Amino acid sequence: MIESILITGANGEMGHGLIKKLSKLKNKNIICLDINDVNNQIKPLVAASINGSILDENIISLINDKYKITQIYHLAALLSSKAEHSPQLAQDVNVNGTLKLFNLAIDQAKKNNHTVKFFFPSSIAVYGLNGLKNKNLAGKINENQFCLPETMYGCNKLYSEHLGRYYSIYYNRLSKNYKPGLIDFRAIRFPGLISADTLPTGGTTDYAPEMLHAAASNELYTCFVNENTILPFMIMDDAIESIIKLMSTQKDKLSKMIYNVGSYSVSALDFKNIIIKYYKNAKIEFSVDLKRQSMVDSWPEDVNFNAAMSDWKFSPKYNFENSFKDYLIPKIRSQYE
Ligand code: AKB
Repeated sequence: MIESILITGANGEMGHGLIKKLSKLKNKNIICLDINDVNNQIKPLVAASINGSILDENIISLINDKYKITQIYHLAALLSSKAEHSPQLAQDVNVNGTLKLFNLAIDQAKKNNHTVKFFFPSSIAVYGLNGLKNKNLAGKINENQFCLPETMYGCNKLYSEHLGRYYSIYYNRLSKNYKPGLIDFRAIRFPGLISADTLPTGGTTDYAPEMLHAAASNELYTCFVNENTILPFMIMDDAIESIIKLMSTQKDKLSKMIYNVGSYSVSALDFKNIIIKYYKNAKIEFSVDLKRQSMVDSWPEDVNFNAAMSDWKFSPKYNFENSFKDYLIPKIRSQYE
């Protein structure tokens, strides 16, 4: 049986970028799973695309029977605003769905007698800083600080990280067949992500990409967070690059299972100003949604990603200025004009 990579949530914006990148690497058979039919651009790049839910036992067991999976990129999730509206659904998809994928990884590892590498995209939403009067005084948050999420999505992500660690090391420890290391779990806590190709759905950092895409299509954008809101961001290309780097690093070089990454920390007003540089007539207003504002207020203004830089040489290619000048604007112009 040929070795395969399974990507869940393949039709999302991270899925698209990752598939484009992974399909360029040799000898990679990509199997996609998504609740929606995979985009026509992506279909030719994958060996199989399965339409369905990660919660569907029949689909998971079909994948287990039919394929030899060596790596799983488990991207399927409800993002933070959607999760806050539907906490039960978020628990089902973001936690129970992730558990199903861990169990699939364990079954595959046992069946094929190999370790399954498991990538999990986590988030700055695992942090909770609302308790602080001046959150900017907290500085750059490292992976061990403020892990007190205040959103359902953040709770789901933090718990799934713990499950990943548990399944990698302790799963089945009371059995006489106990064998640690069936799963090699690796996670990245992403900041807000901006893609030139697609818009995210259901997130709360979405105001940044939404502002840009609205300006490109000459539409009015009403930003739902305060113009002084500062959060860490990076562009999707750098995020994809970071996944590839982390997943291809030898395990003994990794001092952690879970890493922060980032590139720049800017305010919503900084986004407006840079967008207006390129789209002079952009119509961008602010009208604060207090509930969504309280979610972003609990997230750090900046993160410390020293561990990623030293363990696996993470280094974002784009800063704030050149992410617009050299990447987002040229790509978006070719799409909209
Ligand atoms: C969201 O806004 O839900 C995501 C996240 C912070 O992980 N971008």
